[in-house]
Parts: sequence; C-alpha cells; structure tokens
Amino acid sequence: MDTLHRADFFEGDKAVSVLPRLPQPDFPEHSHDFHELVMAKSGSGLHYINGEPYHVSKGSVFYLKAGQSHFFDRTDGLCLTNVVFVPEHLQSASLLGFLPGTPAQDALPLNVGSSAIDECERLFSTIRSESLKRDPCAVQMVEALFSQLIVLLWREHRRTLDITDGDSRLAGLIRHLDHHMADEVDFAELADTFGIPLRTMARRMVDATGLSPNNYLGRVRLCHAMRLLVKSSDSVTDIAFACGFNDSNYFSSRFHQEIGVTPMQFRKQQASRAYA
Ligand code: RM4
Ligand code: NI
Repeated sequence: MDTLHRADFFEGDKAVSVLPRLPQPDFPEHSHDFHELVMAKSGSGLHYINGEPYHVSKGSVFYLKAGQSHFFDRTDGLCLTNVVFVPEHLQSASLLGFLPGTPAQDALPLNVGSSAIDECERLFSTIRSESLKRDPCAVQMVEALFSQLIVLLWREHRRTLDITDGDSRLAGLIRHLDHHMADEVDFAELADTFGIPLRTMARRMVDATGLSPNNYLGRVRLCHAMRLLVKSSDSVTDIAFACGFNDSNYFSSRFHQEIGVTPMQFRKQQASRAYA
C-alpha cells in the first residue's frame, strides 16, 4: 500500500495545505505521514478507513491521523476537500484536542450543516491563497485560519447535538438510524418523533445523505454488516439479523448487488488483505 509523503503536499514551510478534489478521482488505498481532514461537499460514496466502511455525503467530515489507511468506493459524484496538516509543525497543536475522535476509536464521522459548509469553503479558499504567499506572516495567517476551521468544526459538532435546531432534528433522525439499524424501522413514526413532516423528510434525507431514507438505511446496515464480517466470526445469518435483515438470502443478494461479492467472499478478501 502507498504512503503519501508530506514533502509532496505542502507549500514552503506551511504546516497546512488545502487540496480540493472536485471530484475525488479513483485513488487506491493509501496512508499518509501527515494528518488529513476530509470534508465532503456533494455526491456520496463509501469511505473505508482502516478497512471499515462509512457512508460519506455532503457535510461528512473525517479526521484521519498519520498512518491510518483509507480509500473511497462506490462514489457517485463525490466532491471533497482535503485539509492536510502536520501537527508537529503547528504552533497551535493544542487545538487538535477539539477535533472529535477518529472512526478508528469507534466514533462516527462528524457531520456539518449547510451554512457551516459555506463557511468552511470560504476558509478553504483563503487558506489556499495564503499558502501561496511567501512573506513570513503567511505561515501565521495559514495557521490562524486553520484554527478558525477547527473551532468552527467543534462548534458545529456541538450544535448538531442540540435537537431543538431544525437542521439538527434531521441529524438526530440520521443518528437514530445509525444506532438502531438492527430494529424494524417505521419512517412515519420516526418523522413524528423527530418533528419532521413525513412529506419533507424524504426530500431532506436525499439532500443530506444523497440517498432516499430506505437506501440510506440499507447502506448503514451494509456498512455494519461489513464490519461484523471482518471483526467477528459470526455466521452470515447471525450478521444479517444483527443488521436488521430478517431474511439471510435477501441480505446476501443485497450485499452482492451493492458490494459486488457475496458476504463470505468479502470476509475472505478482507482476511487475506490483513495478511498481505
Ligand atoms: C488524493 C486523495 C487522498 C489524499 C491525497 C492527497 O486525491 O484525496 O485521500 O490523501 O489526494
Ligand atoms: Ni488520503
């Protein structure tokens, strides 16, 4: 597997670099000797981090530390921006404590709302133009802007936990699906619980996740199934049930349709990958 090196991605003595991927082209699994914040702007796909799949769509933010491996799969118009940085070179590295845990620590990716995405975009383009400046203050400016980005993400993370906010009600519903994917899901009931009219829920789900409510639920279930196939030795039938499928054959055929291999083949592939 490739390791990307800091020498190839930073301007001068800058500790931060903004790399737009509009769209993200196919890129093989790799790790870095720097840290990478990935923020999706539009489209959707699967983001594998250390072999574990996560749904990615507008507003998903992932924090990858040096040494973690990742790649994207089943992308559909996925556009994102990478903010890469070298913590040892930052003067304000203590700020990094504000970033939520990485998926490897079992935290779900962070999600930010539309107005925060716009604010991030503005910061991205200022960081890019400052990166090209040669005066000594540009290094400070890039770091100051990067600090703003971290604070913005931290505040946004706190905001999405506040379920009285309109945007956050949808975020709450999505979080609920993420955590209760094994249960039978009644969308009308959920719409009611989260105070979102059923008619607008579907539209807002497509807007937020790039997928219809049912397809999103299917994706969360498949991602969980992939994790269980790799991490446990449970039977395919047990895994199907643990992920909310009540028919193991239906589960296997959906899995094949989405991932291109059967659950057992997937388990074998991943096992041989681990020893490669
Ligand atoms: C690639 C891809 C990778 C990133 C490099 C710098 O296109 O986005 O994740 O590490 O760029
Ligand atoms: Ni990368």
